[in-house]
Amino acid sequence: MKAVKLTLAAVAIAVSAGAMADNSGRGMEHGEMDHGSMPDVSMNHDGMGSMMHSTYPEDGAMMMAPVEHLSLHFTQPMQVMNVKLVGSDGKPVALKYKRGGEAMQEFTINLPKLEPDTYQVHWKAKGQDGHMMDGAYGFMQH
Ligand SMILES: [Cu+2]
Repeated sequence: MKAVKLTLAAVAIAVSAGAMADNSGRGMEHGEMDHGSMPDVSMNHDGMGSMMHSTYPEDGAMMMAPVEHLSLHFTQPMQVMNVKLVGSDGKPVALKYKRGGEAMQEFTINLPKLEPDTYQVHWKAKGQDGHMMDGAYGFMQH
């Protein structure tokens, strides 16, 4: 009897694990856009973890309202050297901002009207110790 119970438990675990995998796969595909391309960018936090306080939009955000600006909020003043906003076609969106200006904790860039798409923000900034940092995050404009 004991062996049968164990087998049933194993089957139950296998079934629930399968159901969970299905849900996570389906949950990413709402609307017509490919949400599958989001996670890689979100995972890439190498070297920026200690300097980046927060971003707008947030990493991995699904933005229903138009995104009119980008904000990088650092934990210490940083001199922003480069910011690139790239859509799913790999082409950068033209941005107007001042490179290599004063070190700031909060850096904001106004955006042109964004088409619905998946976007990646790549940034490079210099810390007060002269250290160059970079990072990337992603969001989706619906
Ligand atoms: Cu979305």
